[in-house]
This record gives sequence, structure tokens and C-alpha cells, in this order.
Amino acid sequence: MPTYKIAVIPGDGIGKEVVPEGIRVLEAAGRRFGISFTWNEFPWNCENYTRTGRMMPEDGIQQLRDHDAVFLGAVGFPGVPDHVSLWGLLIPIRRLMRQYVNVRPVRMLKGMASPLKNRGPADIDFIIVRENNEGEYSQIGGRLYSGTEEEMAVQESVFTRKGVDRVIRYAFELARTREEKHVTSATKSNGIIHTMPFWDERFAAMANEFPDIRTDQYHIDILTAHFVLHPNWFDVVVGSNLFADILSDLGPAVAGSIGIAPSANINPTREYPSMFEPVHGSAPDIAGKGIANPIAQIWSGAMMLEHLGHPEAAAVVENAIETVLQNTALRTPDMGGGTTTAEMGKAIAEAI
Ligand code: GGG
Repeated sequence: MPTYKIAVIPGDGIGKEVVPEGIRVLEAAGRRFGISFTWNEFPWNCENYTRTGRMMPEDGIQQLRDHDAVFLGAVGFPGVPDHVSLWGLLIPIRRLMRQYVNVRPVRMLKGMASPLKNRGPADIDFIIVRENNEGEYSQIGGRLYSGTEEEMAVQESVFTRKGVDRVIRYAFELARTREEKHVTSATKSNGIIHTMPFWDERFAAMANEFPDIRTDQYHIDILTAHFVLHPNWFDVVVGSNLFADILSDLGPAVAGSIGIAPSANINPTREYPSMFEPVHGSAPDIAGKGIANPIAQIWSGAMMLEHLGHPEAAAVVENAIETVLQNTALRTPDMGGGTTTAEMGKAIAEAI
């Protein structure tokens, strides 16, 4: 029986509530498919920061390295500035473990309702590929003259040929596995004069290597409008760290709820473990109420199963989510209902 050692970081807020439901469903899939898991929990979060001054210990990456995957909930809580919690946990894991691709599927599940008129599951089915290690998320910059009228902040973006090429290549290779074989690039090369023309050049160079893949590119501003007006235009969408992060909140909102959106932080070389987490954050406004939607966490678990080499088990988890949405009235408040986190998790586990 294959056994996987999984590092679990519930993190903050609703992360602590949705992660147990993800584990419940993965355990159910494991029973059905003969897969077992050892769950090693790491209490790294904002409470830990308040107690120790660190989000994770100094040797945190070493502790995680020895696992097959990381299963993360959410990061951030009032009392600790968001940039402190993110740069103390989530971003170092993504970078130091070279998880340079963030795969974020956007699919309108059967049984979901889109806020868009006359749109159904056949119209909304695409994958956002987010650059995950560089771009606009950079520590390069600084502040000067704090507290004076001359106060200033400078933030540099970093776009390397290696970093840009590898994520764009990943998007093209992913498109090759899909029916539509189409990649859209998110850019802003009219306003951002250095990095975005460079991104466009590398996208064009890569397109030459993949003549079987149809391509489009849009400036990020009109691209957001197209996500709402023509979600059926998209198959694989590749973007920089910031652009694709924004698109991957908009996409799931159009598909019915940000509460369902999964993501995989992938190290394609497998030199380090990959990490699976919902797109949503810790949602302090609803934390502790037991009403968070666990579907994003559960679907992220399905992506983990796929990454570990169990595509059939992953498909069964995704189908179980859709079965519950199609055949029952269970809906968490973000989907307009009154179902609790645990009720939803249990129903999906039972559907497996
Ligand atoms: N699910 C992890 C989490 O808390 N995400 C919220 C967030 O804002 N993450 C920052 C990012 O992905 O750039």
C-alpha cells in the first residue's frame, strides 16, 4: 500500500477549520484506493509569531523537506501585519522549495450557480498558471524619510529569463494535455515599460516552440473584463505572480464562489515537496464560526493526490464534490446556504 508523509500546516483563521475536512476526505479516498497517509502537523501561524517572534522555526524548510507534500490551510490574522505573516511562512516555502508554478483551476462545478446570467459549467473551465517565485513579489526596495513629507517607498519587480521561461513553458505543456490547446498571456506591456515587454517577448519565443498551441495575449485590465464577459474564451491563462493572483480570485468568483478555488504550488523537478492550499485566505471575519466552505481545501487535496500519482483517486474526490452539489441542497453561506464546514466535509467524504 503506498504511504505518504504529509506535512500539515493549518495556519490561521478558517485554515484550522477547513484543513480537517480536507484530511477527512483524503482519508476516505485513501480507504477506497488503498493509499495511506501519515499527517505531521506543524503549528506555524500568527499565534506562533506572537509567542516566538517567528511564523516558522529557522529550520522550518528542512523540517518540511522530508515530506511527500505540504497541505496548507491559510495564512494571516489581525494583530500581525499581513506582509509579516506571508513573508514569514507562505512565501519562503514557495521560494526556498522552488515551487515556481502555482496551478489554479477555475471550473464551474455542476450544481453551482454563477453570478453571470446564462452561464453554465460548459462555459467556465480553465486553468490559471501563476508565476510563483519572482515578479512583483520581491523584497528588493526600501523606504526613505519615514514620517516626513519626503517619505517614499520603492519596490522593484524581478523578471528573469529562467523564471519567466519555465512558467510559460509549463503553461504550454499543460495546454498540450487539454482539448482546446490554447494559452492566453496576461500582460501590461503598454504601461509597464521594461518587465512586461520582456514577458511578451518570452511568450512569443515560447509560442514558436509550440506551433500546435493557439495563443492570445491581453492587457490585464481588459482581460479582467473578458473573464466576466467571455469566460468561455479561456483554456490555460499564464500570468505573473501578481496578475495571476488577482485573476485567480476573479475566476472562481465568476464560477460561483472563491470558497471552492484550489491551488497547487508545484516544484516540477520534485527536488522539494509541492504544496497544496486553497486560493482563499484566513477570512478572520468568519473564523471560529464553523461555516467556512471546505471545498477549496478538499479540491486542493485532490490536486495533491494527482501530483502523488493517483489521478483516479483525484477524479473521485472531484466527482464527490460535484455529486454533493448536484444531488443535495447542502451549501455553505458563501454559496447562499446554511451548511456548516463539517457537514459539507462529511457529505463529500460519504460520497466517496
Ligand atoms: N491559502 C493560503 C492563503 O492564506 N492565501 C492568501 C493569500 O493572500 N496569499 C497570498 C498569495 O497567494 O499571494
